[in-house]
Order: sequence, then C-alpha cells, then structure tokens
Amino acid sequence: DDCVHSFIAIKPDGVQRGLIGPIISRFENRGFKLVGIKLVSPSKKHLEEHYADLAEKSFFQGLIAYMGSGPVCAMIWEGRDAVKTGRSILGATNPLASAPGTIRGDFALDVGRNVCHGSDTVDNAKKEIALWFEETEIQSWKPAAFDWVYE
Ligand code: YYY
Ligand code: MG
Repeated sequence: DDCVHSFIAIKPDGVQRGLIGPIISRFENRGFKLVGIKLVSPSKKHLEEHYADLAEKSFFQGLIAYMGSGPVCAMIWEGRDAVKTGRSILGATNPLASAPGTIRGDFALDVGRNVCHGSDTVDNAKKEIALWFEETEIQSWKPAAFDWVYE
C-alpha cells in the first residue's frame, strides 16, 4: 500500500518566522491528512538520536544546537506516497537548489536554516514517528473530502 505516514517537522526558524500555517496549508492543500501534531522542545539526546546518521558530519553540532534553539512543530501526515511527495513539497536540502514552489525554495536561503524536516524513506518515517510520538497521539480519521481527493 502506498498510503503511508511521513514525519514532517517545522524547525525552530520556521516556528519563529510564523511559517507553521503556510507549511501546514501546503500539505492540506495537496490532499494530505494530518494525523498527529504537537509543539515540542526536544532534548539534545532526542535530537542526537533523530539525526544519528549524521553524527560524523562537520555540521552535526551546529545542527543539534539549531534544532534545540526553540520549539519544533512535529507532525505526522498521511496519504498517497506521503514520504516521497512530502520530500518534493519540502524541496532540496540546500534551499539555493530548491525549486520555487517548494517550501524551502520559497521560504529559505541557507542550508542551516532550511525551516523544515521530512522523512526520506518509509523505514525512516516509521523510526522517526516512533521517536517523536506516542501511539495515543496518532489519530485515525476520514476527512469529509477523502473521496474528492482519491478516485
Ligand atoms: O533530509 P534533509 O533535511 O533534506 O537533509 P539531511 O542530509 O538529512 O541533513 C539534515 C539537516 O542537516 C539538513 O536539513 C540541514 C543540515 N545540513 C547542514 O546544515 N549542512 C549540510 N551540508 C547538510 C545538511
Ligand atoms: Mg534527512
């Protein structure tokens, strides 16, 4: 089944810049369904686990400091190909390479302030959702417009 969950987060710069609404709108407008959302102040340990794959990178310490510098809006979005399509809605990692019309291509300039996170594979989405959310925080519901979005 290609109807999956992706973990999408609005980073501290996105929250501070008032971009929660615009970012949520892009996922809603596309037809995705919000099944989990909360504002969190993640611990250093939590962020180091989230970005464990990047621990050896030169930018790792800066990345952890940035991600811990303010509230993060953590979300789970559900829908057709939500992981792959979520990445395309976000745009390329480096905003200078992100196409206009993507979130990073419209709202960011610097790779270290790229306003949003999205899972890169279905496996990583499952791990990230398990790291950021409790089962009871994930809703199962059918939007009224469902049959107008999917044929
Ligand atoms: O998945 P994505 O966020 O697009 O990129 P990753 O390669 O997973 O890197 C995570 C995060 O690290 C990226 O969003 C910004 C930051 N970063 C950086 O500060 N400098 C780099 N050269 C590469 C990534
Ligand atoms: Mg990544």
